[in-house]
Amino acid sequence: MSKKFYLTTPLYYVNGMPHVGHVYTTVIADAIARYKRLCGLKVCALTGTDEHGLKIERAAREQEMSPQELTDKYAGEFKKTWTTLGIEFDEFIRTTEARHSVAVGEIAKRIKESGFIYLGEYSGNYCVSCEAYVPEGEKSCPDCGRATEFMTEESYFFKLSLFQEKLLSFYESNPTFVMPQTRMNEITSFVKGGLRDISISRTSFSWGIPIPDDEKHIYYVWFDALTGYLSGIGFGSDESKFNKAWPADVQLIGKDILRFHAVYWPAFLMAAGLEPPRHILVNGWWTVNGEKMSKSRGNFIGADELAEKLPADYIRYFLLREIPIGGDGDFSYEAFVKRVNSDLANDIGNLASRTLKMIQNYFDGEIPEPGASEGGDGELISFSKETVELYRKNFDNYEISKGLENVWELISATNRYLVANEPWKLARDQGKKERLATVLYNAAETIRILAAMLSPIIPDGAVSILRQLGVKTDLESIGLSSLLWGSLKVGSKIGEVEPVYPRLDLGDFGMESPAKAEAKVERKPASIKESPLISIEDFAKVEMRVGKIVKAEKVPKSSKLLRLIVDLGDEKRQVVAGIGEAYEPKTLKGRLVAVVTNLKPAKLMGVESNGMVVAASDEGNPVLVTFNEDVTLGARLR
Ligand code: ME8
Repeated sequence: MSKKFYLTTPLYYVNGMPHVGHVYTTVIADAIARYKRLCGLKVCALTGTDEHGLKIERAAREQEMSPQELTDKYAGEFKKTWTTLGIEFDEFIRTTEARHSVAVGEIAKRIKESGFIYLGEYSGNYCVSCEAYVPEGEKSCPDCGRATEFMTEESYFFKLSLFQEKLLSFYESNPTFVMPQTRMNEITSFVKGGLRDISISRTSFSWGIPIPDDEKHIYYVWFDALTGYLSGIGFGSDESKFNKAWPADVQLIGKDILRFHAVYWPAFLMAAGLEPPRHILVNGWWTVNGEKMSKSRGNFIGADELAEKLPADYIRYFLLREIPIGGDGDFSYEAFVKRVNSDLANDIGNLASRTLKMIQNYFDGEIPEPGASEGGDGELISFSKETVELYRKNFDNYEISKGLENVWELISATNRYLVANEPWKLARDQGKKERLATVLYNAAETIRILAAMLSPIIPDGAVSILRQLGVKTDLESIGLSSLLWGSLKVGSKIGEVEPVYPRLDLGDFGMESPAKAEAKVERKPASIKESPLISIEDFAKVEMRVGKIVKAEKVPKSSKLLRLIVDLGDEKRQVVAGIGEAYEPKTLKGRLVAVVTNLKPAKLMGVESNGMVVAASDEGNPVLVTFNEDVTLGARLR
């Protein structure tokens, strides 16, 4: 049976819409989950929402809803966002679910029975307006600025002070418990500084899980929420399921919630007789345009805004490639567009398209059989094997951005290989067919391995490339064995070749880039009202007839021009059309078109054209005019 792998994201607060920061942690989790699945592990990925506490109660009041209505609304938004971004979870836990309160009751019971919970008094400066204690040392409320009152209330406490030694020795025997290392050091010195007991209940508001037998208390929201990592996999309700998954192999969090996860959480678990998680992986924070993201600054990037504007792969790639996990990053659409255009559109996208197109054109869409290896072939093959090893090592250590650097080095090497071997020149010489086959096989096989390595990060594009290569794309087929050289089947048919990653333009984000501004002026069709009027006689001078394309092929050395043979009923004509970038020749055979038949003949790239096929110019891209009903070839258009 395959080994289990349990990973979690934080349970997000549902007082507002998910944003780019939430997306970041969740995308890391999804990429790790997919990578572990590729490695053959039985993965359980959990996310969810943290729905209790004063913050939520207050947000509900402000938005004139009940807390439950508010949490239902935003929990729905979070779920929707993950689906749009291609993020797959096995478990989603909401802390307002019944199975969750059961689990909180169960862990509290175990901790209490072990003697680590007692009833005491909590004192501090309290803001009556905000119904909250302010941090120690503060005299006025940091939220509303009002004066505070010194208050004392009854509270249940957890004996954290007894866990200093236990935690330190746990850290010592698990030096990578917190990753990266700097965060481990930070936590170790915090714990060395001494620990105080912590309050785990509240009586000043009611939106939470009541403590049985003492219902004026509700559990403190962090005690409640951390337990979500257990309740989501059956703790307190399905012990056998729980025992199969726990302990978590990695728990992802942002640096803001490190202390809760690396100090309180393992202490709660130890107190309840449960194992702490294996690793806490801490990510840094994103600022937006150089500043902390906030609604009042106007630089809040909601997950819905991102998902609406951008394909999931672009978002996932940018966030995972731009910074190493642990580092902080700055999000701007300028940096975004630059990164994805260069890496996705230019590098992997172009490499895949040009290679596939050559296989299409020179080998009729069949994976060619490689001949004897020459100079650069062996190097490419061994570099591909080395890259797979480095990629695995880095992904196993959660160094995703480094792993992606490895992948991109192989992409560059493959591009260099094509440039050095010039398959487009080999194609012109019949005697070099075998060499051409070898070069294209090697390039295609490297692309297949690249796509498999990229499948955890940019699943949509990776699957599209694999499909275009004609290989299987189900989970079983993209396993570790798919990273081995040589499994691309000679003679197998490739799929429909289509672009994977179109380029982005800053204008797509409401930011006018100079290039787009110019292009727009050029491309905008003249307003209908501005066109000069002509008479019917003028129109009648243009002879347009229905034709059927019976043959279509590329004009050599041109990407735009196609040579078409069009059947006009009583004659067949050769017409050259500038539609090569928009249409694959083989898709045109049999298509009905409108042809201008009385144009003076012209030569385009040395090929004679006797007419013109009519197409709409849509932002500069040709779209052919066609007929849906039965129509006689040669019929005149009027
Ligand atoms: O803290 N950059 O929930 P939360 C990167 N409910 N990551 C960011 C970010 C940013 N600007 N902003 C948020 C909570 N995050 C608790 C957790 S767990 C039992 C309870 C990410 O909605 C980051 O991972 O405030 C951070 O830890 C998490 O969102 C906090 O989400």
